Amino acid sequence: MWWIVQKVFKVSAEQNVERSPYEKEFDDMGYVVVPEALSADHVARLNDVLDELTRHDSTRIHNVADILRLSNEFVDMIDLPTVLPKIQKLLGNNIWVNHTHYNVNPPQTEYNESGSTFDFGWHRDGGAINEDVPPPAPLLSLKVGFYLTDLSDLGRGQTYVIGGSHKTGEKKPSREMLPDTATPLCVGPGTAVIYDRRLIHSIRSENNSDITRRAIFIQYAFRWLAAVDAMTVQHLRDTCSPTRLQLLGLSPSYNEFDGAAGRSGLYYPRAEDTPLAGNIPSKMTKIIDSVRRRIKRYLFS
Ligand SMILES: O=C(O)CCC(=O)C(=O)O
Repeated sequence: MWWIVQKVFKVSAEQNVERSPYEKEFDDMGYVVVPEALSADHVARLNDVLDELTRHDSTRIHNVADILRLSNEFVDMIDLPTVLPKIQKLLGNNIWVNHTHYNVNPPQTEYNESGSTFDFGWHRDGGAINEDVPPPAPLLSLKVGFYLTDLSDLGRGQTYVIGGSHKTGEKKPSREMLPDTATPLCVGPGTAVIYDRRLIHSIRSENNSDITRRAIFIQYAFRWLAAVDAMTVQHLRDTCSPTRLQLLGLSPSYNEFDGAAGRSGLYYPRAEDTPLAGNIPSKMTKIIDSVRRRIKRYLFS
């Protein structure tokens, strides 16, 4: 009997299991560090790509969006086995990549459009979401920062975070302030940091070293949340795995079954809309899915 309930409602014993340490850390702090998310080879190739892209002006800060059009090395970051399963645990399977950017910060201790003090650009991710859905607000998206530089010594342009601020809804510090509650993320090259959208963090910090700090950001959101940048990925359509098609937003579909007929699979996903959840569904999975829908409709309508 329990087996039938499990199959029909997709109830799993896992739902009651203790959260893993990284889920707990993420919930408590609003970010979690994943060391060695990228191999040393991948870090080296990404550094080469960024060197090439910023060569024309290597003395200023670069913050460039929509980067999947620029190199397949960036595309290869969207489904890393070291990171993606963690994102799935935190957000679920109905997700896509709705924003990417790279931030390259050469040595620089003054940054302010109007004065000499340093502007840390404290912010929560999501732009207008923060006005439209003010705190307490749901998570909605996560951003992963991949750091390509050795940031173990302070003063190398680390990202600063205000741990716990994803829950408190507190006000952002003024732009030039570095409050005691802010922590610099002194991570090694190849480390990923998964950020809760609502966490207050800096957009830059002082780099008084002689190295250029490089980081790449990939944002995952529910499939029904619009793209933040142009997401120029059409050229990848013919060469992608089903999982990548989902993550790149290249496989939207419309439902045919009665309750949601004509409605987008972004909002009413069927098993085949989210191959991320497993492999492309077998015929049997489709039948189980359809029976499950019918029983649910019968019970709850
Ligand atoms: O580069 C960093 O340290 C953080 C960048 C960031 O938060 C942003 O560009 O939104």
